[in-house]
Amino acid sequence: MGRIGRAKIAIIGSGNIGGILAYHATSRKLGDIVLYDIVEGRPQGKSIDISAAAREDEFDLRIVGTNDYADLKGSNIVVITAGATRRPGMSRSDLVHINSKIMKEVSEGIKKFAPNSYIIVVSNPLDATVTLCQRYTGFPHHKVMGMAGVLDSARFATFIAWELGISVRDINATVLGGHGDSMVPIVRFANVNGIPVTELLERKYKGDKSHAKKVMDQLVERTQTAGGEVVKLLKDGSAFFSPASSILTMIEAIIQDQKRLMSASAYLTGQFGVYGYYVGVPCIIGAEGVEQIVEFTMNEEEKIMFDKSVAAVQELINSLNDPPNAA
Ligand code: TXD
Repeated sequence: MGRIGRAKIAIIGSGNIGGILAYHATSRKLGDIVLYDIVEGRPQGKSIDISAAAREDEFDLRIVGTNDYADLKGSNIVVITAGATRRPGMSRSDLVHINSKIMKEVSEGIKKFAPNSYIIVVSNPLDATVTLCQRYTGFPHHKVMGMAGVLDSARFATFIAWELGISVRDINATVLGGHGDSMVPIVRFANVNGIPVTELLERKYKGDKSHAKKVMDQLVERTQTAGGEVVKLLKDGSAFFSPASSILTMIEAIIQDQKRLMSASAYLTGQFGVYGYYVGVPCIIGAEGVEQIVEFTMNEEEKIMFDKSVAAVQELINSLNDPPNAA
């Protein structure tokens, strides 16, 4: 009888996000972990540290730290968190030249040693890095996706929860478009177990619709700039706890074939009027990766915002000096 295997998850980039992700992936018992980094010692040190949490956290998984892509062999899922982070005053796009070079090297390593894997790209600027990763690996589009929408939607939900004084777990919020300051929180869809947030705000402000709208506009703006808000406070890096949690949501959806609907950067072939670009859209994520892109009719305001956000992604990708040919 064949051996019953368990999932193998490779994490490229063992910095803030990579380390927390490896820890939570093991404590949630998702699979064996390979932590890779270009810096010698960092992945090895973190893997020993996480391994020593296993007894108290009650998991029996293997965590390997490495500087060798050969250790990726047999990985089912590869998460790319390698690269530079923003400093105060920088936009995500400012990272494009440094992180696009890293993406080439990383993609070649994955292609060589984990040719059958599913890839979740995290490094910024997200929609550009995921585009490059797919082009450099040549993997099918549904197997290469970007994590940003889960996090942006979680941030929107968090700010709504704080405003309403309600548990964030009961809040549904959706953010689409590119992962930049022009991302598109869909106000019309924000609800608390089905009750529209706009209505709850109007009730909270005793029917003062214009004040309620002003408050919602502020929640939207805070969502759009939430990454920068954290960068400004930390000064030497960007958010890492919540990105790691959002990546875990995507990994679990793939490993457990959950077919959950979530925002992810996926390759569009005409959906929402976009051809040949990766942008954040509602996706069904399951064992086949991005199994379906779920379209809906945007209203005029949403469409204008979405098109503007897509244009920013297109401009960035078209500005790359040496983009490999589109597959
Ligand atoms: O929503 C999202 N997608 C994001 C993305 C939310 C927050 C942060 N996001 C981006 O993730 C951020 O802008 C960065 O581009 C990545 C990683 O963020 P993290 O906070 O983990 O950065 P660190 O702590 O600086 O870690 C990066 C690691 C570090 O250990 C480097 O040595 C390593 O990447 N690195 C490399 N690894 C492998 N190969 C190469 N070439 C390489 N270069 C750097």
